[in-house]
Amino acid sequence: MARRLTKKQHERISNKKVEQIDALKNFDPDSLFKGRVIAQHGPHLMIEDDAYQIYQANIRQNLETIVCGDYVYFTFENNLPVVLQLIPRHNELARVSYGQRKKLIAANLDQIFIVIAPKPEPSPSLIDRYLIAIREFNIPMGIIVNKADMIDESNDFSFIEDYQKAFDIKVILTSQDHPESLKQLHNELVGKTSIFVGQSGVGKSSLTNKMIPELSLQTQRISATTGLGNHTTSATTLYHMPDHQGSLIDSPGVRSFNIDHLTLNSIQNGFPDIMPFVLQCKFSNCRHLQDPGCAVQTALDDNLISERRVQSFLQIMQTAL
Ligand SMILES: Nc1nc2c(ncn2[C@@H]2O[C@H](COP(=O)(O)OP(=O)(O)O)[C@@H](O)[C@H]2O)c(=O)[nH]1
Ligand SMILES: [Mg+2]
Ligand SMILES: [Zn+2]
Repeated sequence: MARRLTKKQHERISNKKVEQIDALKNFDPDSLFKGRVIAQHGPHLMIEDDAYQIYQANIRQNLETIVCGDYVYFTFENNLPVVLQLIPRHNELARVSYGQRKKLIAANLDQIFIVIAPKPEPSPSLIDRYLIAIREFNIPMGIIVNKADMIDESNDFSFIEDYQKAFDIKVILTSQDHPESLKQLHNELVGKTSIFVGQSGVGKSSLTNKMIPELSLQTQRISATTGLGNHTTSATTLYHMPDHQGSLIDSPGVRSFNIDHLTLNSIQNGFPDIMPFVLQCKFSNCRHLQDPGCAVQTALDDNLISERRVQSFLQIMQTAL
């Protein structure tokens, strides 16, 4: 299974500078390879080298949790790939549950797109919570408004403007049968590792399939490497766009992205539109309702901030830890 690298691949990889990592200093750089984790299966990691060769690798004991999207160094022991070291992450996405350890979903993401659609009807307060979490993890984000073909005058998407004002966020309108819109989305994904989040039924899978027409082929390739049959659909997996133009991570974990329990600080960071006014209120314990000297109320009266966002802020603040 550990097919030998062609000479050319080997040169390309070994010529790469191995970052100075203590744990690896006793290894011959020629025997070290850099890979990216594309999935995790029980005790094994599916990793891909620079030449897109896939391996099922064991993990050296005592390594921290390694997830889809991570970069690692691996070597071959008895011709079997073994992951030796996690390369420090740029960022990570995790599920945070109160009283539990955070559960990592994926790492090294260039962007997250929140997908919404006219049906199922969007929940702005859910989006507010997503945004708090995404800002907490410091990952660039955008909004995809999918099923554009179904939008009519009964749909009110004006709440999106609040986000555009507050976050300088990218908004992309897409529809399955509008190739031009899919091309635009495709362009946003080129050269990046992206993830789609959002309510069930908004069209995440449909969009992923449009971006990666050979998705099932890639799933089959991974299954063939594990020899475990087709159970990859249940695992967080990194897929490649055609010609490796970009990567999309599909994750069931994201579907139950738990963001119920947030700290005061992370909530405040999620409301950059409201916070400057909160800080100007006359009393530090201002409830921002009818309180004297409330700068939030004044900003509302002056139409400087969105009433819906203020309501959402107050509501989420009540749940703060
Ligand atoms: N009208 C319309 N329906 C769409 C569009 N994209 C997806 N759908 C439909 O929405 C439903 C849910 O899509 P799916 O991709 O499974 O959503 P997911 O749960 O977010 O992965 C399916 O019946 C799709 O055919 C679109 O652009 N327009
Ligand atoms: Mg789906
Ligand atoms: Zn106030």
